[in-house]
Amino acid sequence: CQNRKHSVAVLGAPFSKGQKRRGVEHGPKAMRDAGLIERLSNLDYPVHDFGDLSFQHLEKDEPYMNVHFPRTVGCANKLLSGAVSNAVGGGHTTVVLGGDHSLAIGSVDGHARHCPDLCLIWVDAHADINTPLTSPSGNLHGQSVAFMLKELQNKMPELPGFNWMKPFLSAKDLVYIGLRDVDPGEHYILKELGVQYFTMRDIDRLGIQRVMEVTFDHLLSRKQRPIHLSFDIDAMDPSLAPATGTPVNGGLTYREGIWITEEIHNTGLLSVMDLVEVNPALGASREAVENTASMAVDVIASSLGQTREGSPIAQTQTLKDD
Ligand code: EXY
Ligand code: MN
Ligand code: MN
Ligand code: MN
Repeated sequence: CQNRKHSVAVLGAPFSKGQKRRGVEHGPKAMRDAGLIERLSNLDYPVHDFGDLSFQHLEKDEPYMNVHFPRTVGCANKLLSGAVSNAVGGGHTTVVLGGDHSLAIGSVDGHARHCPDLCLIWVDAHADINTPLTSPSGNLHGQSVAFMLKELQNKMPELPGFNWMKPFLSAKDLVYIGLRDVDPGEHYILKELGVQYFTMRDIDRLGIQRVMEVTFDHLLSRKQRPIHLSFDIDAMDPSLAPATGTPVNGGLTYREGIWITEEIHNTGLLSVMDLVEVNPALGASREAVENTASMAVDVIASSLGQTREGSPIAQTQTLKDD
């Protein structure tokens, strides 16, 4: 798992069975239509678009306890884990386009196969750390982190579709940013495991700059290690990203969102990122959908090095020729 990457891989994961609303499977197309690949091509490394994965449709997938589509979600994540592992192994900084947030299970798992010492930054309105027993909805996109954590191993029932994976992450290697809708069971788990998290209230109090300093201090002060950024578009304020399944008022401003991603880029340690929960079927208008997709593209481009002060590289030649 080398740190210096010279190219970017884009993987579409048009997957929606981690929740019950239709449309989030069209997220990858919405981000591509918003000019994602062109924007990344303007940065200074080659971009390989590997297209969209095709996930199996399982005819019979009865709920297990209260969990919906366990085999479909498990099977899709197994496929995604392999694809992410290959992309990281190929030396690419990898971008996974969702799809709903249950796909982080496979994305982080595949990343961890190559980089077992990775750390995880989860930017979201939600903690997505319910277990099948605490989940109020039975939706797996609200449970992704619980599948990863070693500390929760004996709290997790054996779910059909998930026997290919084992928990691989310690609670101390995880930081949340942007929380504002946390279920009682999730709050208990966060406190019990001593997870480092920053709610929107913490951001109001400390400012986003300090929040990022403490985040990196927590994750990177002992050693430099690869970063997995799992960015749920619902972390952003719904005025900026309305086309998403579970919007919550009082989210990140545009500048807070971009500050987070610029700072992550500046570490030089970003290895894989997910951009999830863009749902083009849920915008109230075409403009709402386009704004959401464009916000997502800005988050990705900024994570990969697009700056607000511009870059000298594109201009230099023209100026020299004058
Ligand atoms: N906490 C709620 C649940 O577990 O059902 C809502 C989860 C929404 C998850 C979104 C994707 O971040
Ligand atoms: Mn459809
Ligand atoms: Mn989420
Ligand atoms: Mn969320």
